[in-house]
Amino acid sequence: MTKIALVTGATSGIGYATAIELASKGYRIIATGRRKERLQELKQKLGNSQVYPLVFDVRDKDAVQQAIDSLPEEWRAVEVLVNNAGNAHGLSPIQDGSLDDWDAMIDINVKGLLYVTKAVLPLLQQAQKGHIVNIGSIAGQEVYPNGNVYCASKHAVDALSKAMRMDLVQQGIKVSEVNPGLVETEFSDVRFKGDTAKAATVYQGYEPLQAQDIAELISFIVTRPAHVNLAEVLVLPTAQASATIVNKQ
Ligand code: NDP
Ligand code: 8X3
Repeated sequence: MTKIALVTGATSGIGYATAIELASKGYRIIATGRRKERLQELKQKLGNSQVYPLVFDVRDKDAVQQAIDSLPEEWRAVEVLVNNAGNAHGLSPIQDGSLDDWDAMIDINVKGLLYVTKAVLPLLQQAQKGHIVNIGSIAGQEVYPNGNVYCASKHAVDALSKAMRMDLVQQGIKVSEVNPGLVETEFSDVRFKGDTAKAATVYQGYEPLQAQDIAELISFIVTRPAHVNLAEVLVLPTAQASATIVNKQ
């Protein structure tokens, strides 16, 4: 039977590319995000039987649970959960940070990941095997100037990934964490609140990773044999040596 993967944040960037890549490997995809029209486009692109769109905001725990509860029987045997939805909001010294930005990053990147995991876990347990792939970041391994709360949120993803692996090992559920460096997506547009010129400078002067690079890595991770778990992967552009050291020409 075709395996089912639920990918959060499938409306753009890493999540969108992952949905397409996993579909190409034969997975049926439950694709989630807030932008309904983009999920519909994905469904049109991949085919009605291949994609089940679920529109919800990961910050709303009731909406998350209702969305998962609403899945029809033929879409409930989820084997792979890719916890990808997330963003940075702002890039300011702590003394200038916006409380709304802080709330957004903690509510989406940390609490949202928890709400989705809590709602989907019974489905993974029902399938009696499962794989959770959390998208962390190099920002969860290091802290960089002005990254404060985003880095804290991704450090939390790192801690939760390790903790989930411990708590779920007895149930045979794999937990992997993918920690990318700089990937050219809508990430910086969101961080800089639609200032696309400023966002573009983040990816200039070197060759950044593309969403497809991360999608292929996620696909590799979830297609390993049953006894193999790639627990943590740090993946960087060749030009990047650390969160702050990038060889820009
Ligand atoms: P994008 O901005 O391109 O994609 C972010 C995705 O998250 C969108 O699909 C968006 O969907 C979804 N999302 C954001 N907020 C919410 C919300 N409240 N409820 C539901 N879905 C939400 O960025 P990326 O693809 O780059 O980011 C994906 C993940 O990768 C994030 O966790 C990010 O932290 C991480 N990452 C990114 C790196 C990079 O350099 N780009 C590097 C390391 C990690 P919608 O707006 O439709 O709701
Ligand atoms: C995204 C990469 O370096 O902007 O997590 O934090 S970085």
